[in-house]
Order: sequence, then structure tokens, then C-alpha cells
Amino acid sequence: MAIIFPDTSHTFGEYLLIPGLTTPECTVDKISLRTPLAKYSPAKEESRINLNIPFVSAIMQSVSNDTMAIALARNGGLSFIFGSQPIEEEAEMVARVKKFKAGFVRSDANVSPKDTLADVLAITQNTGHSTIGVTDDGTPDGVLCGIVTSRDYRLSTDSMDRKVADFMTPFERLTTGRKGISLSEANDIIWSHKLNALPIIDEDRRLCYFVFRKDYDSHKENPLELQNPHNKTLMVGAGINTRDYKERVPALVEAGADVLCIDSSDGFSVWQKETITWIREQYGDRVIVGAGNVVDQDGFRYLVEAGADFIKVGIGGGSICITREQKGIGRGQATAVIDVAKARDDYYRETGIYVPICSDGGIVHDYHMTLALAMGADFLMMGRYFARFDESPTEKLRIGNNIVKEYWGEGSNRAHNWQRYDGGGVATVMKFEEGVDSYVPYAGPMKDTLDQTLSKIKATMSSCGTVDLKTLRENAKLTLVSSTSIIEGGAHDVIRKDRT
Ligand code: RVP
Repeated sequence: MAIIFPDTSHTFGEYLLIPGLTTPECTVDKISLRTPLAKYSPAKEESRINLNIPFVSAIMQSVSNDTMAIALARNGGLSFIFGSQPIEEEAEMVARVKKFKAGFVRSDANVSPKDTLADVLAITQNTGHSTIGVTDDGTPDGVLCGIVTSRDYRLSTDSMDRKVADFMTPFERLTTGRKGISLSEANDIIWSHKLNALPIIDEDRRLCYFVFRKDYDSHKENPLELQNPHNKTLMVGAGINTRDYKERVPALVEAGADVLCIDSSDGFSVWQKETITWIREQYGDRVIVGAGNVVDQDGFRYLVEAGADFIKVGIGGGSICITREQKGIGRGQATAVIDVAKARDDYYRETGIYVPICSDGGIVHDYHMTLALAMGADFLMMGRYFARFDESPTEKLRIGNNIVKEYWGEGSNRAHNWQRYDGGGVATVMKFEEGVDSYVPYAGPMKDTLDQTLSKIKATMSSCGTVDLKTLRENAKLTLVSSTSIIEGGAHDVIRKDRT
């Protein structure tokens, strides 16, 4: 007879946390959200990647491109660049994140000495930038001949066909920095020479970047930035599938991806094992690779024994996901996390190896994040949450009175990611959709909302008397709530002024 799980499967909104003793040791300012991403033996070592905040962005076309990855890594989390695109394009996105240097801006307003004042004005208008690089060929990385700023010309008297060479500040009179200097060294030069912009050049005098005085403050405010400790680049992840991994993985590794993740709605498959086995044969443990998604202990064990570095948990809970309706597979996200966390802890007790788990999908309110972390998730993958921000790759639109961003599932026809829903065999098309195309309310730049979310998580952890995520997992007390008490949890039985 089939196994029927005796317990109902639940989701986050059906639980609440019970406060623990709050002490001076666990006030909000002392709380750390650092968390391991890759498996390790706690008795001997640290995880090779620790997130500074327990968030990763979903492996989705409508969520994780290079812009999102840079913004999230700068705030302490990590993006997985979507894998449902040609290999070269995914690798290019990874490479763009790795090349990003906070405060070092590739010049997008450039002229050559032979151009005219009219050309300068046109570029200023198009780009909105008033510092123009003058290079021998007018490209962003040509040999630097000088710079032009609004102080170099006088619109009321200068002729529009005046040559740039006549009015630019020439190279000989410029202060420049050498490629390879740090941001703080560049800023020291800016301050000591009273500059607004410092051109950075290489040994052949080619323009590499500008560092601007006005950016200084914004680049100081990212204490949680997630950097690769060896080369100081921002960390980035990338999605792979179980079909073209022999080509995709080498390209992503070459581009500098710090971590890979096999992206599948149902990861309990021999194809995931084959993919991990191939990666281990080619790269040993050098390549960090996560696997999933699973929703029970058997799935966890299988992928861990196959060699995965972390396991993603969740089927059918995603906001755009209709897998449960279409295929009838899945499990309430809270129950899935609790069950898989138990398997992780059992495995740790047996082997001394701790394999982090990621709760993927189904987070609706900020407090759900703390619940998921308390239930045992080491970190969270979110799509809808991140899709709402300026940094996501999708269109911002006005629909009626609302500003929205587009957000579509990888199982929708729009994404056409058949590899994610691959059941093996020769099929290379999706016969039915497992996701929808939708809008989400626009939420502005990531940082503002993210800071508020993190403050809420820390406030809850402080209420629970916990100072880090490990103690939250170990000491949290959770209770199931009835549907009546869920109603009691919001404002009720009053006429809200903001809704009249
Ligand atoms: P959410 O954060 O609730 O929007 O869920 C995002 C998650 O949903 C993804 O990380 C992925 O696991 C899942 N997903 C992505 N596309 C689809 C689909 O089309 N069904 N589901």
C-alpha cells in the first residue's frame, strides 16, 4: 500500500513563533545573519561560502540577471543567474558581475579629440553625464587624451564646431590613477587633489574606469558585501540543468561563477546524480554545486549522497507556480522544510558533515522568512520578493493606478525552460505549463525594502532570545495557529483610517 504521511502538510502562514527570553546579549545590534551555503565539517572548518544575509535570488529569467546579482551581493546575499538562456549569455552575465568594482565606473560618455563641442553636448544630453572621457578613438577603453567637463567650454561664446582637442583638459594636466589601485586609494587621490573625477588608466595609458567623488559615500555603506576572499570580486551563482551541463558548467566556471545550482522543480532524479558525478570527476570538490528541489528526507539523502553541497527544498509553493495543480506533486513549504531539516541534522550527527538547506519559494510576508529560518532553513531563495525591485531584469509598467513589474515562472510558456521540468527521454518541449506570467507591485530600489526586512528578522530573533541563525534553529519555539487566530493576527474589528 502507498505510504500516507500521517501529518497534514502546512505552510508558513499557519505558524507563529513563541518569544524566548530577551537579554542584553541578543539586542538587535548584536544579531548576526551570517549563514553557511556549502557543506562543511563544523568540527574542522568553516563553510567555503558564508552568506552575510540568508537570502539568494531565484534562478529565474524575471529575477536574476547581472544587475540583480551585483545589487544583492553588495548587500550580503547571492544571486543565481538564470540558466534558461544560451550558455554564452549566462557566462557573460557571470563575467559582468565578476568584473564589477564598486566605485570604478566604465566610461559611457566618450569622444575623440577630433570631435566637436556639438558632439560633446549631444553625449551629455543622451547620457546625463557631464564628465566626458577623451580617447584617441572615442571608445571607452581607447588611449586617454584628456577629459572634458562643463568647466572646459562656454556655451554663450564657443562655436559648436570647436574641436575637442582645443578645449579639453589634456592628459599632461590630468591626475590619473593606475589600474589595480583600491577604491580607498583612489578616493585619497581625489581628496588630496580636490578632483571631481579620477580617470584610471592601464600601463598603455588606456582608459579603464572613472572614480567619482560623488560616489564615495554610497560605496562606503555596504559593510555586508559578499566578496570572494581570494580575488575580492563580488560572489555570484549560476543555474545549470541536467542536459547541457558538460558544456555549460565549464563555461560558467571559466567565467568565474562561485557556486552552481542544478535548477529543477523536482530534483529527486538520477539525472541530478549524473550531473553531480560528472562535475566531481572533472573538478573534484573545487566546484560548489547545489541540487534540488526536494520535499522529504529521501530526496535529501539521495542528493547528499550524490555529492551535492547544499539542497534546495520546495515543490509547488512558488508564487507563480502551478505544479501542484498540474501534477499533484508537492508539499506545504513549512512541513517540507521541517522534514528536510531533520534529515540534515540526522546526517550531521551520523557523519559530522553539515549540508545546508535552502527553503525555496512561498515566502509571502517578511515574518515568513524568520519562520523558515527557525524551522531549519539555512538560507532562503526568493523570486517574487526580488522581482519587485528596480534591479530585477523586467519591465516596469503602469496598470491602472498601480506601478508593477513583470514576473513570470520558469514553467510558463514565456520562459520556455523545458529543462527545469525535464522528465528525461528525448522530449525537448513542455507539454503543459507549470507556471504563470504575472505582475508584482513595484517596490523601488532593493536596498530600502531589504533593510526593513532584515530589521524585522532581527527584531523577531531578539524577541526569541537568539543572537544568530544557529541558535534560532536550535532554540525556536513554534506553534501552529487556527484559521481564526490568523484573522486575529492582523488589524481586526476596527475601521482602518488608511482604508476609508
Ligand atoms: P516565490 O519566491 O514564491 O516567487 O517562488 C520562487 C520559486 O518558485 C523559484 O525559486 C522556483 O523554485 C519556483 N518557480 C520558478 N518558476 C516556477 C514555475 O513556473 N512553476 N516555479
